[in-house]
Amino acid sequence: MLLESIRTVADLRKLDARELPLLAQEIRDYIVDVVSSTGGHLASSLGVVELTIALHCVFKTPQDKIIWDVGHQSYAHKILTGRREEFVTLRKFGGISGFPKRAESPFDAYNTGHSSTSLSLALGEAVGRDLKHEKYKVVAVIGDGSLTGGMAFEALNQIGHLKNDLIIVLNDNEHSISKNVGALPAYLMRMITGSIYNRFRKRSYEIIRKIPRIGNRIYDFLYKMEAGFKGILLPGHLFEDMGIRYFGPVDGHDINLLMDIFSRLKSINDGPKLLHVITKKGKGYRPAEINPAVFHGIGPFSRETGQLLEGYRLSYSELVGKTLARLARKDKKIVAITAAMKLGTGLYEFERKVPDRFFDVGIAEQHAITFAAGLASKGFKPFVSIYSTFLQRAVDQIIHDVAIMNLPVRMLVDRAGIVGSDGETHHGLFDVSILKSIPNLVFLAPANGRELQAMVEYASHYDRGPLVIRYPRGHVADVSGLVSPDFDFKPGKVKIIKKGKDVALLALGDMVHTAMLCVDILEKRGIGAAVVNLISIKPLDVEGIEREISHTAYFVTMENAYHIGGVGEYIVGAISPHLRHKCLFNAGFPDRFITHGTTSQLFRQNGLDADTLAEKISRLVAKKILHGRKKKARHISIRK
Ligand SMILES: Cc1ncc(C[n+]2csc(CCOP(=O)(O)OP(=O)(O)O)c2C)c(N)n1
Repeated sequence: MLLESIRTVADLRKLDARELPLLAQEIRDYIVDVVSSTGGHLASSLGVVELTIALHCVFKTPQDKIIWDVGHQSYAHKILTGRREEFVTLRKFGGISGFPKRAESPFDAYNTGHSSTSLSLALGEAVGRDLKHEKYKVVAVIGDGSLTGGMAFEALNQIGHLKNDLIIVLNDNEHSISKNVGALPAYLMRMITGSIYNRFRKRSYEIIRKIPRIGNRIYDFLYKMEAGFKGILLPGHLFEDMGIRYFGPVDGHDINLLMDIFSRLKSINDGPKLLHVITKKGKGYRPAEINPAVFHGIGPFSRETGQLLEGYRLSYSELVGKTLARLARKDKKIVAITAAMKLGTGLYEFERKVPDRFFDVGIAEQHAITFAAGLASKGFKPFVSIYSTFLQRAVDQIIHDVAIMNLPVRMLVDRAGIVGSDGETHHGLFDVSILKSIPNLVFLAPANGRELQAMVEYASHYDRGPLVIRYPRGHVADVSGLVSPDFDFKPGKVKIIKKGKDVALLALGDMVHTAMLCVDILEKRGIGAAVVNLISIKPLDVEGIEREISHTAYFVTMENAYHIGGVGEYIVGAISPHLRHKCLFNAGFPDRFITHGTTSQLFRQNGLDADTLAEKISRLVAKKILHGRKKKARHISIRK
């Protein structure tokens, strides 16, 4: 096995060029082996194995910087840069991250996870390098999907203007998660399929390759000729027109060709250059090649069949997709919008059933929200479904383009709360603190599938302003009875689930389930607990909450979000001052970035599982009771 001899890139660089395709095969096998048991971003990583080898062979990493956009395709990079053995711990609690992470390796130039940041990072790095008169290369690797994100265009604009030396590798596999959509991908496709141009390009590269040490002058001549032809044959040559020298398209699975081109690009020391590389998503593993969208991010699966190991269970996202599709068939004003996440958000069913009112805007969360604002002002009922973590991108659009005008945009905040093995870049822990301070919003959180369905129905009729529903990643437990929700629900009204006299557990969303588990533990310890399903973050049912906590000695709040700025703090600030002392604590995630692992490991690690919460509650209640008794005794002895 070649791979066993590779501890780090120095070993890689010792290999003979003829051995590299075999190494690529071994890396692929290893990635499929590990990801079939850990789950992860398989198809994207399989597509860039040759590209990764060529980059690390030619560039002197880690002095030269490789910046992976999103970073989900960095598995071969991790394996080749000293993490071959740890790779089996991928995405596991305490193991290596599924994304580049500086703390993990000096080869990981930046922490990434969200899309379209690589070009800005690369430009910042290159400008910093040049200001300090340092000498090394900066390479950004960005996918065709990530290039649809607004930030990438903003960076290209400045890259073309500043003209610092940097290399952009455009990894074009025609896919974002699903098939890439929009005008830019269509433009890239035209470049790849322009046949006269392709014939010319192939010939020119053949010529270059036949000359072992081509002089820069010949190369420049060919380059200029190529650029000239491209200008004639490809109308509106986007990158060249922006001041970025364009090379390609080339086969991204031909390691020797890639190494040859990278060596030449490396020797051009001025200006930004873009190499357009064509790869196959899922390359080398048949099920992923056939179905790259499903194998984009996948749970543990059988290597032999490609089938998921966990049987099918309805997710919250799919429930939303099904409910919306059903409503939209009757209500012609309902429109669904996704930012490149139709599978993850469950909207594929909507697309199938109502294709003319389904919009995939690309990786463009900001645009998605403002696009929805325009539709809402035309009297449509836009539902934008975005993961909580990616909605962070669109906060100003929610404030400026939706809330100030009070436009009825419905925002479905998927993956709200802890998400598990994708880790700190992907947890949805900020939405409560950010969104609840925006005026005009109605902000809801269902405790189960039935409530979620009722809220989506409610949102389809609610047209007085923007409305947000946050729900977690995961499966719906209460599948029965979902088609006709009987949940009597009003925004701004809490729901009392259980009465109890000692402590009220005021729980938000999926934490209602945790609260119910706490009740059982507390009752075994002689503590009677009430459970209140908060339902609505905004409007907050201050009256209902005050009524409930006035019947109990203490209360605790529980949320799957950051504690700072969370609903717990909001409640304590909103209730009458004489009730505030009853608050034992506000349970939420502490003030630090939360690592990767299973959701149950992460809840436990942060003291938010039922056992730890019940333990803390009973300890505090016992302490307070004891303290109360002591005070009473002191009072009696003073009177005596
Ligand atoms: C801001 C943001 N929105 C959505 C995502 C989810 N996401 C991860 S990878 C990906 C597709 C990226 O496509 P591309 O850059 O072409 O890479 P590929 O997976 O095809 O190699 C998306 C939408 C994200 N990471 N960041």
